[in-house]
Amino acid sequence: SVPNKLLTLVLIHQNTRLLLGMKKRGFGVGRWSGFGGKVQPGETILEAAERELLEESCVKAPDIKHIGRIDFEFVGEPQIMEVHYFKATVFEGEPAETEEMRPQWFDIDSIPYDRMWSDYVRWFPLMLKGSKFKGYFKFEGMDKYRDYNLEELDQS
Ligand code: 6U4
Ligand code: NA
Ligand code: NA
Repeated sequence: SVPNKLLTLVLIHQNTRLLLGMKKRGFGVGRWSGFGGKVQPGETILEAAERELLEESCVKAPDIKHIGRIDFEFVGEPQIMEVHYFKATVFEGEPAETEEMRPQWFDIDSIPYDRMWSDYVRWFPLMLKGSKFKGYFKFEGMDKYRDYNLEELDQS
């Protein structure tokens, strides 16, 4: 069997606001998302999360915490995408646009779910209330998932 593809995703959440980035190229282009990417050989998942956050948003987050994991299957593709989620409440530097992402603050009452991956509406509320989570989604194409499960773990 094929080893999972390891990916990271970082959310910066401060009280009633949340930083998202508009993906400008590649996988997920045109969607608002957290900041992240592929874990590279020789780095830990946490190191990858910190590196991708800096590369894509220009900020550093000293209190980054692992909050979840979701495995994504795409029908017809043998490789599972294993995404590790992290949350930070403080950051250093100023969010700035990069080649890959355009950052923007959103009020937590106006998250643009209609312009995000369709699984976001499921796990985002858990992230916002401070829970940890573990899940699985089976996508058919880029827009719809066929099956999923999502488990809320302890408060983080
Ligand atoms: P390049 O373009 O090689 O620099 P890289 O930044 O390493 O790529 P990228 O952008 O392909 O990786 O990573 C995809 C990002 O999108 C990861 O952070 C995971 C995230 N992602 C993709 N689909 C997702 C989904 N359905 N739900 C989710 N995160 C998703 O929560
Ligand atoms: Na990325
Ligand atoms: Na990247």
